[in-house]
Amino acid sequence: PLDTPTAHFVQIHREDLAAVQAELTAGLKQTPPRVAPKFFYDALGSRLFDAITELAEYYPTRTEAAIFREHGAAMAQQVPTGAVLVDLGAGSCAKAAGLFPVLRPGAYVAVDISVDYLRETMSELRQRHRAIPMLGLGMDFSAELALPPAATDWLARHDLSTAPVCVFYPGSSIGNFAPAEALTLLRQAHAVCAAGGPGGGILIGVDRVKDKAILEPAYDDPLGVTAAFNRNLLLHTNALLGTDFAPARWQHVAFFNEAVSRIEMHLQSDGAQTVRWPGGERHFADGERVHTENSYKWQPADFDALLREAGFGPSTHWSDTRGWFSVFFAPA
Ligand code: AVJ
Repeated sequence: PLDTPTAHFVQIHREDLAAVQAELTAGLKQTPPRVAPKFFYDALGSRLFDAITELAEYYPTRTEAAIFREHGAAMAQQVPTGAVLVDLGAGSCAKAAGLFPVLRPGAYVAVDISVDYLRETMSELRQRHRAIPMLGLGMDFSAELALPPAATDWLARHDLSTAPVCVFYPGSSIGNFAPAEALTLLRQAHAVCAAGGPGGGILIGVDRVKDKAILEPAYDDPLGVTAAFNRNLLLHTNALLGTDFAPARWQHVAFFNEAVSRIEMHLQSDGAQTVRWPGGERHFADGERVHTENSYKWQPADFDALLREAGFGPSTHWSDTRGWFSVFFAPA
């Protein structure tokens, strides 16, 4: 459904509350129980994530921003002017907006699961960049990424059907996917790029393997902002499913699992407790954990190989001097 006559904002799948509830229920009943990280991002969760990016310990956002500042011009040489910039997990849209002056996109398509937050941030962004046609897509692309017909129609109406498409996926959000799922998502991203004119590709931020003395504090900060972000997932679940999770009874746990190269976040039950929801319940033993997030860390050579396997051409990447983070561009 289009919610304005000009169709600048398209909301997809939101009415599918039953499917969301089924997904949450299945995860809660699993052993070990899990809730997918996309459920972090209600309006409060999106703001808590923005607060995380301000923490001294959370280096990815700041490091990536420095790479964009330092190498933005070089990146712009790979991305043609006038391309359609498709921003996955746009959130505050701040990263893409910062690149508008160097990338000079012909249109901006922001995709995010946090529909209300995206709607707000985009209405502001439109005021500041009136010359760039903008479309907001409120959708969950974690299961499948494809531009919906409403988006391709919108591009056609703006004479952009044959413009190159640049998929922008910053912040190392790809880290939420295990390698096999990341490959699937990147193949879909490749198809989105390949549907546009020649010259498109993917611009993607990737967090790198490093010492856990750096990694772990980034996901377990002394102010407890990440803990609040993690616990807020329980409040979001309460709102969606009608569970009676009491956030104070769950402890934030985050550690680097070196064997599989990922940060894991969990919520650990403080005491034995039963969580109930309409039509179901689950008992949790003292110390039992709900797995809420994986954040995979990559070696650049392995990530380049992944991009190739997904159908992209040879990649270029730019990094900070410490080698903590890299931004890759790979042509479609
Ligand atoms: C948005 C998935 C990139 O993994 O670093 C931050 C999310 N979780 N702190 C990350 C997150 C805890 C973040 N990504």
